[in-house]
Amino acid sequence: MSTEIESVLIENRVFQPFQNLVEGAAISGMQAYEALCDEARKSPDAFWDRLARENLVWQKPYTKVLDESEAPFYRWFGDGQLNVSANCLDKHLNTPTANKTALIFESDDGKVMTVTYKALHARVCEFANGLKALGHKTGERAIIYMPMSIEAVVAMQACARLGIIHSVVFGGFSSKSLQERAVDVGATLVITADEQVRGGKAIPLKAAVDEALAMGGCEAVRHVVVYKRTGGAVQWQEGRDVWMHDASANQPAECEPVALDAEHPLFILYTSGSTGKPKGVQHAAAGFLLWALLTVKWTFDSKDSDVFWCTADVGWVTGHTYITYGPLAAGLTQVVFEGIPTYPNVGRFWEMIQRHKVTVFYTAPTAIRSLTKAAESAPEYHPREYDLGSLRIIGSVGEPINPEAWMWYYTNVGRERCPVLDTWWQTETGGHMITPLPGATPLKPGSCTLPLPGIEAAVVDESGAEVGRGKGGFLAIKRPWPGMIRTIWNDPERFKKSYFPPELKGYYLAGDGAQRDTDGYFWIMGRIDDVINVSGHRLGTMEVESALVAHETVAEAAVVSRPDATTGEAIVAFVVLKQTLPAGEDADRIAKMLRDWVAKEIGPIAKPKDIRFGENLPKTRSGKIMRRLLRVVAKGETVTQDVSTLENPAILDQLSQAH
Ligand code: 6R9
Repeated sequence: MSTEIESVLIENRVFQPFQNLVEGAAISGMQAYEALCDEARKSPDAFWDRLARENLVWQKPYTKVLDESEAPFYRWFGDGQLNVSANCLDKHLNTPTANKTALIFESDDGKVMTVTYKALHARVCEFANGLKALGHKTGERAIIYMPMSIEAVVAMQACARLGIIHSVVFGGFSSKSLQERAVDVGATLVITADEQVRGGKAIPLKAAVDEALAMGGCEAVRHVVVYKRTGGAVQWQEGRDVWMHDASANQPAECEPVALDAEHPLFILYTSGSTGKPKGVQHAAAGFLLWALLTVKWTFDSKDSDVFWCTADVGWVTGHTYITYGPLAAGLTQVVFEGIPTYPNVGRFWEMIQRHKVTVFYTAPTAIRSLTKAAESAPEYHPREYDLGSLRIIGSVGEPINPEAWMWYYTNVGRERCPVLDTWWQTETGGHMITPLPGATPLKPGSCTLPLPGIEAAVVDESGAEVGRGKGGFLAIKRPWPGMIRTIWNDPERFKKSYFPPELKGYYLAGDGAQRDTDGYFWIMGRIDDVINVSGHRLGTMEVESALVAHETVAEAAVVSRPDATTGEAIVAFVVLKQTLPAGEDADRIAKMLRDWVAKEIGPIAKPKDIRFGENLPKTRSGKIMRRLLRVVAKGETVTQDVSTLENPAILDQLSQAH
């Protein structure tokens, strides 16, 4: 990196761990944390070997922990065999967990259904037997395109049981995206639902599958299995289409888990790269499972008495690791929610935490920010109106959480008695990488704090050399870890190029900018391509956003750069105010006030050249702000890119109206 990223975000608040969470924690106190880190550093193989033996049930023990001979195509526990579904379900059968509630499902309209571990095991076995009866086998690929449901978990687990590699496509994606993924994985099976229900509206899924398959290229698909969610009308292709309940009917409630090689792909999950088509991130059975389970135990310090709620959709990696696999492998009771946080009102999350006595709550900054805004305008649904006393840990994932949002979450949801865990990780990392531990790590709002034991994170320059404390650079991971991406499906070259560029000495390149403070804490500064260079000063977009959001009038902000003749790049800020959309002189006045505010908060170099107001920001359906599109708008150009994955495409027009 030619110029260092200048970080001028100053956050001095430190929150020590709560004593009641330190006592009895899986990793209790910083000394225990350091001891584990030392164990991993001294002998990584022995460390991972111990954990893989202690935490996983093997059908055939491995003899080699890590094979680096074809790096970066690492192989973990390569000659061992196990079954992921057996590790999530069968493992609990002869224990008290068998009769414990595994899933508490709450539908969009508030109906609650629960299923025990024993019952979930039976449902997974019946469905796996059904898939076998349809002729589907180990190694085939299945597309799963389902709403949040017990059935979605059953479908994923049944695939894992048979060694059918699943690729879950988020239910909000278009038929075109679905078709592209089905073609790329060479799917032979699609598992879907008639419709999904969100915010009181039924949205067809089966029809989108029909459309996708009609586009061609998916001739290998032999069956479309359909979960009847609403009973809405569907077209039916005899011979190809099968109801999920028919597939499971009269099947035995026992299905031998297939002993799979540790490196057998468990799933492929598509994620956007900075350019080009989405990448099919491939994860391996044993390593992924180990990391999912360990991070549930370490980060969430899971207890048998927990009621765990991760609000993600199974269409994203967070739903894979922290709904379908990790919490089940840990034997937890968890909430699965079909709907959205704003229906029937903006108090839905808080009401559900109260109703189900949730102890660990894990959500995304975008949800926190929008609920902050909502709570201001609808005080009757403010979290303070609910009994959130069951909570002991609250977490965040998906984007940097700015100190303002962090403090709101900490104060209003955690009631100053729950740590906020800002967990940094990616689809590619399989599970948490840099995160606080509830019983050990002192917290700083806006920092994801320190790497987990076994994870050697560093901030490096373009030659792979570590940069000094307080200096910005590329976030990199120096040693392989079991939960890491194995390859990009069908594109090993792209895997090498994207994540292990030769100049980085074999380190895994995360694609995020970061810096470490004097305590060694990590501060994520957004994607590398979100770094702005103004007059030779590099600034993380996140810092400017944090400053804007810290202003009392601002609900949400996104900052991008635009080429500028004098300064190289200029900062353009897109701002959502807590009040209604301003116009004319009012807008000019607020823009000036915010510019001055940023100048005061960070320094004149960070002053946005242009501030645009909108009622919202363009977001993907997983809630990530599409800065790529904002960059186009900032340049005054027309968006010609595909906007089909946007939650709210109309917002682009509003933001394009230069003010
Ligand atoms: C789990 C997930 C990964 C990208 C990642 C980073 C951003 C995620 C973050 C965070 C700052 C955090 N990100 N968690 N940035 N602090 N706690 O979100 O996976 O969808 O692959 O996104 O999200 O930019 O590189 P994925």
